[in-house]
Amino acid sequence: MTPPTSISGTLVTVAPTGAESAKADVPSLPVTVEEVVATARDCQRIGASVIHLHVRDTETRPTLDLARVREVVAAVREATDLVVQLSSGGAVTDPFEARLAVLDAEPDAASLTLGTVNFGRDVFSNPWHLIVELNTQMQQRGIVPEYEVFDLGQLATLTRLLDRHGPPHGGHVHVDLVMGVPGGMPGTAQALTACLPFLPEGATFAATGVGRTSLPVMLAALSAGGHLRVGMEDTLTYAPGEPVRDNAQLVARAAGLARIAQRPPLSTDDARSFLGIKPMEAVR
Ligand code: KMH
Ligand code: ZN
Repeated sequence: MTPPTSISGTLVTVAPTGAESAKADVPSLPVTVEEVVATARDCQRIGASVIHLHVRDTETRPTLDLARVREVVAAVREATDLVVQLSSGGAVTDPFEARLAVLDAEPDAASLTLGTVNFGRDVFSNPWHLIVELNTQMQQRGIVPEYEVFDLGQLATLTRLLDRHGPPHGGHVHVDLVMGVPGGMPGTAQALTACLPFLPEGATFAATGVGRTSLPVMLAALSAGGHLRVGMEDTLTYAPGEPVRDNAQLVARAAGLARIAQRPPLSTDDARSFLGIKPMEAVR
């Protein structure tokens, strides 16, 4: 199945939790199974079609524990039609083996970061051998990767990966430009535009603006025919001095901008065909 790469709607991905913020610091961060499910349900209703999941344990700490990951995946699948995209990035402290093992939870999709990057004061490590192993395992397991790009050079790595190891499962290359991370590319229209010539032929892209870059990155992405990722993983301030109320508020803003751009949010069915992911009934 070769999904359409020129699609008029906007893929809206919600990244509700992440691995960095503490529940104690951000009370509205969804960390329990019930909170994640409620968030997923609300965000689908408002226009999200993909959820990028980092899982928290019963103590609200980031975890890659497979039983817990499976529990959250099953609960989100039970309550929504969202494309379930597990993070293979986890937290910067997670060992490669645990990051690879999340694929055992059989998500529809998973993130695949294309290089090591300074991540604030930390280092988010993604050596070539891990990239190849994640890519190969996703191909073998029928999991669609979302290629995460924190810097321009990681797009050259994507081209090298595709040349040497072939196309992803589903046949469509979709990239998420992760912008505004202290250590990665800036979250600006100039940086986004600089990346576009280096996208592989036929690839589509979304953009994530971290922190206060969320709004300019959304506007730049929409103007360039790109798609959107928003959520409390990446942004905790809605406007200067105004904390984000919840993930639904961020998804509502993204869906609203998409409609203004005459590219309304994609349905979950359209998102699956766009990304080359098997239909919902096949995963239930
Ligand atoms: N939490 C970051 C260290 C991903 O999910 O693939 C890595 C991250 C990327 O969030
Ligand atoms: Zn993530």
